[in-house]
Amino acid sequence: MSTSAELRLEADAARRIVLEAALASGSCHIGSSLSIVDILTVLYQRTLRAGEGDRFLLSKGHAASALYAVLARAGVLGEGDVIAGYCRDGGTYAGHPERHVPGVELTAGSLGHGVAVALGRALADRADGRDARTFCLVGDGELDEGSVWEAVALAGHLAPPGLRLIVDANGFQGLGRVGEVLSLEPLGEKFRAFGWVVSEVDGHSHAALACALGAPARRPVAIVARTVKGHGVPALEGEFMSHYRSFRPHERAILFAGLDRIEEAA
Ligand SMILES: Cc1ncc(C[n+]2csc(CCOP(=O)(O)OP(=O)(O)O)c2C)c(N)n1
Ligand SMILES: [Mg+2]
Repeated sequence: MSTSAELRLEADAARRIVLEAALASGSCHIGSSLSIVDILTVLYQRTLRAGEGDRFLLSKGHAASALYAVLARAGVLGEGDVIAGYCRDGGTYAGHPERHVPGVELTAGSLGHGVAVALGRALADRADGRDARTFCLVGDGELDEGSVWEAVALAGHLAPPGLRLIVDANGFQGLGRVGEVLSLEPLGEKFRAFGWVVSEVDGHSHAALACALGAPARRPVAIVARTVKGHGVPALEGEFMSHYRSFRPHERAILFAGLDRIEEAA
């Protein structure tokens, strides 16, 4: 099987876990998780070199189900456990990630903290002579937090070579379009002005993501990934309500319509 076909199957399998977990728990944030499944699939299946200390920090913690899903596909968590234990009273996998869970590097949920933590990890690697990379993913609405830009400025100045920031630029935040609430475009130029190397990619193209995430660099890199919130579920794609809408078991067909069509066509 070709590499691209493998990644496509992996991403679809992870999307199914996200949807099953959302359905089982009746929880929201489905669109936020679906916009990063392709990014995390490429990261975990192709980019991260666990043996060399590479790590991933999910700063937009409300998309925890995507992280659990790719960790399950990578064999770190159990798929059935994730579906049964996500965002439930007494469940093992909270709606926002917690560090005691295997594979979870950052307790998150309060937006705006991941970049500073990632910067600290990257600086520690440099100080200790480790060649590890620290990947951190933030939402485009999360960029409204001032703490993100404090860390971005300091990172550009101190320039640890292993820092990689991925912006999930899906164009929506909790209560509106990013461009209407607070436009920070052109994002690439802003990161460049702070001394970062920048690449902009289609956040659903596995080939483009593999190239951007794996590119060698000797200073911090910002990867602006243009994505669709709710990707893979037509009822959610680009919809404002993809943030808060939740589904009940009798709505299963709506949630799975896009994925089932992809499978029939393959
Ligand atoms: C400090 C803080 N303020 C508000 C929230 C509530 N909140 C959760 S998700 C969200 C929207 C985030 O938008 P974005 O970063 O674009 O993520 P997306 O859902 O689009 O992936 C908000 C405001 C929060 N989690 N933390
Ligand atoms: Mg967003």
